[in-house]
Amino acid sequence: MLRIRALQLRIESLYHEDEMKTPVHLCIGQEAVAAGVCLRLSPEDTVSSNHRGHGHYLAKGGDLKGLVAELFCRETGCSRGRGGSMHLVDRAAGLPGSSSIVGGGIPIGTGLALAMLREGKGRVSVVFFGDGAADEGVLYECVNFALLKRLPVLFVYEDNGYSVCSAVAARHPGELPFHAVPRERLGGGTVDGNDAEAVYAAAGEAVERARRGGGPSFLECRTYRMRGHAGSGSDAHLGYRPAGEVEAWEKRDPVLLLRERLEAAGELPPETLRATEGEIAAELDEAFRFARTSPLPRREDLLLHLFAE
Ligand SMILES: Cc1ncc(C[n+]2csc(CCOP(=O)(O)OP(=O)(O)O)c2C)c(N)n1
Ligand SMILES: [Mg+2]
Repeated sequence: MLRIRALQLRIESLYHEDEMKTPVHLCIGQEAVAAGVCLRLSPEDTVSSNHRGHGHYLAKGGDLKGLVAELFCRETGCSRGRGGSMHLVDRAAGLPGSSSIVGGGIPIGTGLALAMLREGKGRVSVVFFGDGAADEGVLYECVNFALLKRLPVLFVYEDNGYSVCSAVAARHPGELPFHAVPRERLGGGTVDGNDAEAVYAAAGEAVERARRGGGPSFLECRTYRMRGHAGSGSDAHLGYRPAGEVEAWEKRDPVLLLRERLEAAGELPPETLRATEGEIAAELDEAFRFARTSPLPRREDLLLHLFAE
């Protein structure tokens, strides 16, 4: 979570230089969902991510240098500079692709789960998607199919309150219908998405269930996007959030909550925290240096790597 947060803050501090030629969707405030779920996965399991995917990518074990180089659109980027921030790929780490089409990763992750079921090795497919993706019909088709076939898939619903500037309460009539499905058929439930330990516990159950052939789970994580939809900085000038909302969620910052809990339990000595933060800062320095000094794709290679053969 510290690593994800530090990367987001570093991007935010440098974005105005306009060297990262890609839109960015920062996940500040949502780190506990990515970390809590992915810590339950092995490299053989897969994650289907979306436009807000830096946290999913890092938590799943994606290569930091490859990610930063991708933001700089370099040939050394994880998607060879062709994808940018919203299309992160690291096949070795179990990230076969990310889709910027809202809801686009849901059928892909469901299809992966079907392949995994047939393969019979106990692998699990995780799909991360937002409340905006729950406006799309494909989610309902995929949960239906996953239930029918008892697929080893974990649908992770990151409800961060908004799809761009549109509040979830203005788009959904209440709870999503999945909670009405008996728990024996659809695992999961609703958790505080800013509580890393709660996410970790719920994801653990869902992943184990999928591995032993118990079928799909739907895990709703209530969280909050602390920054604007895209780009860097606050979006307070747009006026779509009620007064005081951001400040209230800042008190429930997932990194802060976990740090306070660990400190209170005596499990996080200040020197350990400082050392970890120092290591992360050095790692980021190196990743940004690598990205800046990496070559851009060559003009004559522009059409390479766009389609699989
Ligand atoms: C099919 C489709 N419709 C619209 C868009 C434009 N768009 C990009 S991100 C976004 C909001 C998605 O909201 P949500 O799924 O809640 O994710 P969040 O941005 O909150 O993480 C929209 C509407 C898109 N990329 N794809
Ligand atoms: Mg959202």
